[in-house]
Amino acid sequence: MSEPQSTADQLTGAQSLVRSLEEVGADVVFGIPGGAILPAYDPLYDSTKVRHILVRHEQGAGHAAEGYAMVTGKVGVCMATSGPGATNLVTPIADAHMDSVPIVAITGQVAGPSIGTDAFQEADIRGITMPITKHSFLVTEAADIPAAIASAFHIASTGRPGPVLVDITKDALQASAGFEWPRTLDLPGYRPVTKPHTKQVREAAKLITASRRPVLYVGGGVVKAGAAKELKELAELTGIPVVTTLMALGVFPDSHPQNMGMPGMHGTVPAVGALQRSDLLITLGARFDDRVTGKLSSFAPGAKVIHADIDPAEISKNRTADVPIVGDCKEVIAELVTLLRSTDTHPEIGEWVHYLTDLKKRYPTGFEMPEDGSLSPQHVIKRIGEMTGPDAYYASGVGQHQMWSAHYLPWELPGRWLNSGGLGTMGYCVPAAMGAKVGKPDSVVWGIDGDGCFQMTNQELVTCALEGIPVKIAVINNQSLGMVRQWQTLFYGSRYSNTDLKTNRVPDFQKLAEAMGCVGLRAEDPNDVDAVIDKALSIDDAPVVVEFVVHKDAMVWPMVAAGTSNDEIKVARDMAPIWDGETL
Ligand SMILES: Cc1ncc(C[n+]2csc(CCOP(=O)(O)OP(=O)(O)O)c2C)c(N)n1
Repeated sequence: MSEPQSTADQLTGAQSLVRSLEEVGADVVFGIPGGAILPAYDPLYDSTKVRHILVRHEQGAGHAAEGYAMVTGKVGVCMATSGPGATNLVTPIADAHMDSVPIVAITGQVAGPSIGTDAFQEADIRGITMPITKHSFLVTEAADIPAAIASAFHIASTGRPGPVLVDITKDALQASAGFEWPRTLDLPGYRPVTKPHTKQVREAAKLITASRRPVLYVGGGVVKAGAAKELKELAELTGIPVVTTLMALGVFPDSHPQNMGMPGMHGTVPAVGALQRSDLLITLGARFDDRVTGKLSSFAPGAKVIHADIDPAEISKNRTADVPIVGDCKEVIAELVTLLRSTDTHPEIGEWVHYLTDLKKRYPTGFEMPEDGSLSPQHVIKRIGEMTGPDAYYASGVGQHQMWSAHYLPWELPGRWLNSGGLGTMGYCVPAAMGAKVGKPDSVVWGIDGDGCFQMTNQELVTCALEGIPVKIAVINNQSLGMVRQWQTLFYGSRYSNTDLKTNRVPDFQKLAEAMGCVGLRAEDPNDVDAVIDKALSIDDAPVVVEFVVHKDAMVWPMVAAGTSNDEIKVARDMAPIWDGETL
């Protein structure tokens, strides 16, 4: 935040909103105007510091703000009018809440005296979003706008990041007041703890040195903390195997011999095996999500737990921690490294590492090419990653293509992976990719989307075309709601109730792309895959949509069926791994 300043200038609430956004350094706002927020759009038109990107749907604005925040580390901003504009933001706000993404949503509200009268386009957005925001403000006085904006940005970006809503009444935007930038923020009770308690870190170090089967269970919090370097130091100092959750892919390189892969419902055998057979989980910025633990009562039954998280509410929420540590993961890990370096005792884990390395060799994640000559979705995604490289940013939708992206893209660098892990929001991909490209205009940004997800928010490609945001979207077209179809295959006797999208007939994705001002490409022969990716990579002056028509029946493996124990993991249909070497 820049130097506090106060001026006697009389500004309208709308002017002071725009000035406040400039003060906090918000350079991009994604939004759509409407009656209640209209006063704010007038001074925004004159701002030379804040670029407004006119989206096609408010959900797009919210996910774009998320994508922008994820790649820049700044707070993403979205703006909407009252009523339906605001309620269209509910999904991305919930999404940002689940995945700890710092965004500020600014909404117009009907005039103060009309609140509670069921006025035209009135919705109690503050009430609606209260449980899915870190905090929410209703501002009814022009003079209160600067403090609300300053506080919102501070709350969104500090501690555990998350969404904050600022709902401003139309009369507050229209009224005048002196512009007063707050010198200090008045946030009673809000004091995120970043520095861990040394006593607890000492306890953790003691448990680590005494363990025989420890695992570093690493979650998205380590990405948010920017602690990839510290994690590598800790892992290499101790030799402890690492598992990186869906949200943490890339924070520890996939190619590193100590990386056992992703745990959970579609996790790798060595990662799931490592957690299940561990005697100590060193949990860093992860939250024991049910997609990781499977049936909680049978999860990692023999393990003690060290749990470090910036949010005290996470600790012992799902699994009791033996050593709870509240703090920023970067500081926690750095302190652990210092402590462990100063002792001569190192955990004896040779046998354990050997066991897991062997599992890794015996159960690599793989796939087979379809026999009928059609495209393999896994192959397509793998080639996109190989031909583009680990430095690009990759967003995905939700479904099979998301899990294949998790398995087959090159996760070597932190912060390159954008997906909806907590809420599992179909429609996240296109707008999130758009926001990422705005944040990192010089990087390649791919969206890997499903034909179902794509049909939810593809209209933001119009925004991309008009605003000069050349993202690349791969539509993995398996003609169905693939992930749901997979469950129907496995658990509903292959009765495909309402999962056939008929995308072999309508829409024509190539024409749709062209109609939206993008380049449309298509591949249905395995021999065309590389050429089409090459072509997409060569275009940087327009958004590109590549449709890959893939085999309908490809499945995501490994899999732990919902509600069952991780011990029941299957590597293919009716095929369980053989857990050799059980002498551990
Ligand atoms: C908004 C929303 N509605 C419904 C779902 C439930 N759902 C999860 S995955 C999925 C299928 C996704 O299909 P598609 O985008 O074609 O991807 P695929 O699984 O085929 O790769 C559905 C319907 C969801 N996650 N989000």
